[in-house]
Parts: sequence; C-alpha cells; structure tokens
Amino acid sequence: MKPFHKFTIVALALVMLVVLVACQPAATQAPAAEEPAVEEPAAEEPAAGADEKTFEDLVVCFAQIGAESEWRSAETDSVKETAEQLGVELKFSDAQQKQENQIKALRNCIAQQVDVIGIPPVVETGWETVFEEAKAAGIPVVLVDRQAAVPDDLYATFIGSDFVLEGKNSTIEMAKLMNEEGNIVQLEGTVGAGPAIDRKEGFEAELENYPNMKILESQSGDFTRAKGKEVMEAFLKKYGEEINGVYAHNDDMAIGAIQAIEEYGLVPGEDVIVVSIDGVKGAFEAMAEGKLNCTVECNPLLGPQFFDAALTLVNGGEVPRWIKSDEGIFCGVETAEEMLPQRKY
Ligand code: GYE
Repeated sequence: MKPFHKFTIVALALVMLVVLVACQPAATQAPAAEEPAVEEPAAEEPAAGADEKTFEDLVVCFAQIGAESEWRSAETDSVKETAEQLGVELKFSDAQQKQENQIKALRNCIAQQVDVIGIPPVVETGWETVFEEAKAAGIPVVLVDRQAAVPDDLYATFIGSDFVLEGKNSTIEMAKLMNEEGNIVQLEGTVGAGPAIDRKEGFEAELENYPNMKILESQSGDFTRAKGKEVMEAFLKKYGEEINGVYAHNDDMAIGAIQAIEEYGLVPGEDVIVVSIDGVKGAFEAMAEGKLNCTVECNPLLGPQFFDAALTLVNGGEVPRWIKSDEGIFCGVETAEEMLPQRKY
C-alpha cells in the first residue's frame, strides 16, 4: 500500500470515528471503520506468533563430508548460498572424508547449542551414539543426501534421492545401449556409503532381467576421479577388450574411467559404453564429446529444502520422513549440447 493511500484511509477512519461518537446508533459499522488502523502493524508481521522463529533467528550446523566430487562441491555452494540469502547463521565444517571428523563436528554443534544439525553421513553405520547426544540436547538432526542406519526417532527427516531407482534406471539405459548383452565393470562409491549400497542394489536387481548382460567385477573408486581412473586401469589390464560397459556410481569416477579407456587405446562411448549418476556439468561435457553415454541425475542443490525443513522443525512443525528430489535421465550428444547451457551444477 502506498503512503498516500494509507494517509487517506487513516484520515477517513478518523472522520468516521468522529461521526460514530456523535451518532451512537451507527455503532454496528464501527469494525469496518477501525480496519485500516489495525491493519497497519499487522501487515508487517503477518500471522507470526510472538515466539515463532524466522530464518534470521536460526543457527544451523552443516557437517559436510568433504569435496570428493563435483556433486559435493555443488551441494556445499547451494547450502552456503542459501544460508546467506535467507540470513541463517551457518556453521559449516568439512570432515575431509573422515567419519571421526564428522562426529567431532557434530559434538561441536551440540556444545554450541545450535538449532538444527544437517549432515550427509559419509557411511551408513556408527551414528547412534552421537545422534542420541543431539536428541538429548533437543537438536533435530536432518540427514542431507545420504542416509544413516539408525532408529527412526534419531533423525527428523532425510532429504535426498532414491538411489535404488537411480541404479535401476542406469541398468535400463545400459541395456538399451548394449543391445541387452555384454560384460560390465562396476565402479562403486565409498564403501559403506548409502548411495553406493543402494546404487549397486538397484542396478544388480534390475540386471537380473537381462540374462545376457553380466558384471565381470565391481570395486570401489571412492566417488573420486583419481580412484575411478586407477580402478579402471586395473580392470582394463585384467579384462582388456572383454569389457563392453562401465557403470559408475558417480560422474567423477566415470570421467576418471574415460581417461583410462582412452589411454588404453579404446574409444569411450563407442567401444566401451559408459553410464553414471549425478548429472554434473563435467558429465554433460563428456557426453557432448560422445565419451559418456548417459548420466542419471541426482540433484545436489538441496540448500533451499534443507533450510525450509530446519525452520519448520524449529517452530515445532511436521516434516515428511523423506523429502525427495525431482530428477531426470540424460543421454546422448544432442541432449548434452542442448542441456549444457541450462545446467546449474
Ligand atoms: O552422488 C557423489 C557424491 O551422497 C548423493 O556423493 C551423494 C553422492 C554423489 O560424492 O558424487
């Protein structure tokens, strides 16, 4: 409402009030005349209860795993940028891939009595004690992008993808690309990590529908390019041209594998089909060059959903047990060229 308007309405209200005082029987109209006067302060702070917190009141911990992949760096940026935009006080830590560092970070957050803790648990197990400590301190724990194997009452919600489905979709795409036959090597994510366990499970379960496709060997490449390359070199040494396809649990390992395939003298994307998960820019670039065949998307831009959930929890609201991300599947040079300019990570 423009100031001029407000002034006019307030003036009108005053005139009405004088009329009302002078003319008692018209009292039933009083509420209408009073409206603008009460509306002014209310318009500033709609419906917010006196003790209802806003984003500016929140102090939130985010105990990040590290920076092993393009995906994780995109997630870190999303969390930091969103906190800044919303005015949330963020206490961010980087555990350099070590669970013990993540646990230390959580204990620090508890000691500082933050409002909410967000954590992508590097592996699924080993969280019960520290999550119980958070619970005892009344601090909700939000699992961001990776799950933990703990009882339901030890975390408020899981925000992230359906990794089993990502694995299953990867099989389906590989089957199409390989005409439903051939030998595959699997580059797994970090041993014990939720997405590594589920992406393997989804892929292998779906593979049972394709009797002429088989996995020669699976090994962890720890979600990094360097490790992905190293493991692929070993696979090539052992199996050579017997390998028809590579399934990598993330794009970074696939990009490492692509280098190994090229150095070995084969053509990635043609001699060896390559399918991976994440949908990061590096994958779209490799796909535009025809070296990666498909990437199954896993969205890392979880900052907005995370802080929304944090605010709801702090204000005593309910959040779903699983807040899922919306994701697509992208294959081929043309798709990559078309999508690259719009990709946000
Ligand atoms: O796919 C991978 C990363 O936890 C979903 O971790 C995440 C995974 C992601 O390092 O690239």
